[in-house]
Amino acid sequence: MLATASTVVVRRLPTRLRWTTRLASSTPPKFNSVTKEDIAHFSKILPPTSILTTLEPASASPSELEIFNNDWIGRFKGQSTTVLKPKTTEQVSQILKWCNERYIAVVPQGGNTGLVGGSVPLHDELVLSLANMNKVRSFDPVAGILVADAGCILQSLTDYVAPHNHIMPVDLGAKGSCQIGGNVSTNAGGLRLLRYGSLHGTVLGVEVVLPDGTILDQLTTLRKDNTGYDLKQLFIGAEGTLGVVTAVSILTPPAPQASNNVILALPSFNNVQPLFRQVKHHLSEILSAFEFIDRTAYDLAVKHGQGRALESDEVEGAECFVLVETSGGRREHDEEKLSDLLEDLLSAEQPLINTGVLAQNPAQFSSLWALREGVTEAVSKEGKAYKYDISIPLASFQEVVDGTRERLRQKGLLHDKAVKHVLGYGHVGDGNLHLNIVADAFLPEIQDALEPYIYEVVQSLRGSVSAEHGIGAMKTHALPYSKDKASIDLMYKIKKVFDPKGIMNPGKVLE
Ligand code: FAD
Ligand code: 2HG
Ligand code: ZN
Repeated sequence: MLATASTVVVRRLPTRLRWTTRLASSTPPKFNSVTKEDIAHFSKILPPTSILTTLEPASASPSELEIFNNDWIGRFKGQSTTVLKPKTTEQVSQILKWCNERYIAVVPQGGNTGLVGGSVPLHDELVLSLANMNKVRSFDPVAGILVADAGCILQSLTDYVAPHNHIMPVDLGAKGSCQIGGNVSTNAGGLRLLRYGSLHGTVLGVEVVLPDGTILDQLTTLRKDNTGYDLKQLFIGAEGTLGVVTAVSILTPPAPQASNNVILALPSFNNVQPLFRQVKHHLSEILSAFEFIDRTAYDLAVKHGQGRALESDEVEGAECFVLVETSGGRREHDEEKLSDLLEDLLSAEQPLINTGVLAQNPAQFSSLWALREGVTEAVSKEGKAYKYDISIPLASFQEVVDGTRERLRQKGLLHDKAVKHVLGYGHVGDGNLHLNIVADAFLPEIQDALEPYIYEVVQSLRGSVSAEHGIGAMKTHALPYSKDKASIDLMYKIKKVFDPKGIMNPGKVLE
């Protein structure tokens, strides 16, 4: 455990471990740029409306390609000339086969909401957008198993299963734009993981096109299947480096009959852990989320109009906030449990919370969630964000946030013209802290102050440098802080098996 915020104990990674494991990548393959001849070939596979290219005769302007070339946080920018939008798995197969033969690098792109620079080209790779593959293939209302094209937007799938009284097992702030194929490819965690577990458990099957055009049909709808190696798991979280996911089979849980939420204002971060214990004890099986935002995150969300601001007396003296959600089978029963919890919390001799605001209706329920889900949006409105998505012991959350802030202060970087805010929020129930550093601009001196410092802290806590957002292009150099050499070597070998020419999303996950 860390001593104090400013005296974080770190164990330096031996140099030997740092930049090893380039096994397969010491001579990066030379990729070809897309040419007019390639476009002529793609025109035999796709209708003209599915080909966006700035190559003459252009079908799109450079500005039309901007959204495909720029990542969500405005940190990575590619120069792709061509975006293809296939509608069928067969088309994806023919495109990849051609690209593989021609040594053209390919970036699969879903909703482009990824936060680690994985979804955009780094040079002029071809962008393969899944946006036109957006049909539900089947839904079994008895088993609750949904089979959908990879390009289906998460929110549209939520809307699709809702009339059948089911919900998606994954939910996140980007649900209006992200796609199920992108969710699976990043192994997105999100707001429901505490209750429904990770996609490694809820995804039952995938259909994937391999770089040589082979269609790998692993799209089963079986709950149990122990026939050898579970290959689909490799594609969950592969970030487009092994193949293109074209369809997903996923288990959707029954919709809870009743959902409630409450936001709790805490005088000190130290109370979060005992509060979590007490909340689990009281709510047991109906607890479905336990989300944390610190005061800076709360203030930014309110400043940028995300969700419902609490009354001033409700936030007075609050160092942080916790959003608790319950999802259960009987409204009266759940409400009673939640009220008992609040009563106990508030009547304690030394209360863990200052106050709690209980949503009274669906609008208030959504508004409390918007406050939590809206932090990322608020941060992006406030400035440029350095994002660290780490798994560390809950007890260290605040020390890591404070320690980072203190380090930036000591380096003279904590002022209006450099770093404006250091904030922490995230999924306490999953041990996942989102540490965001908001600056006026991305500056090398800020980057140098943050890295490898943060990764060394994470390593000293035996944590993970990426809890849920992935590695993308942003964290390839940081892998050795969480994975040993033997594991990374194996990852390179696996990559070689699936993608011997290395055309799939080069420069992502592995260097
Ligand atoms: P993209 O961003 O397009 O792609 C992400 C990666 O997957 C890239 O490497 C891409 O090449 C690859 N990929 C995409 N589609 C395919 C495919 N069909 N086949 C193969 N590879 C593919 N993430 C969380 O885990 N939890 C959160 O709570 C969360 N909240 C967010 C809130 C906001 C406001 C934003 C902007 C992002 C959030 N994210 C969160 C990150 C992001 O939304 C998720 O990683 C999401 O799963 C990405 O889906 P996407 O369709 O946008 O994928
Ligand atoms: C969340 O939990 C997302 O809100 C985004 O994972 C976190 O923007 C971030 O750092
Ligand atoms: Zn998150």
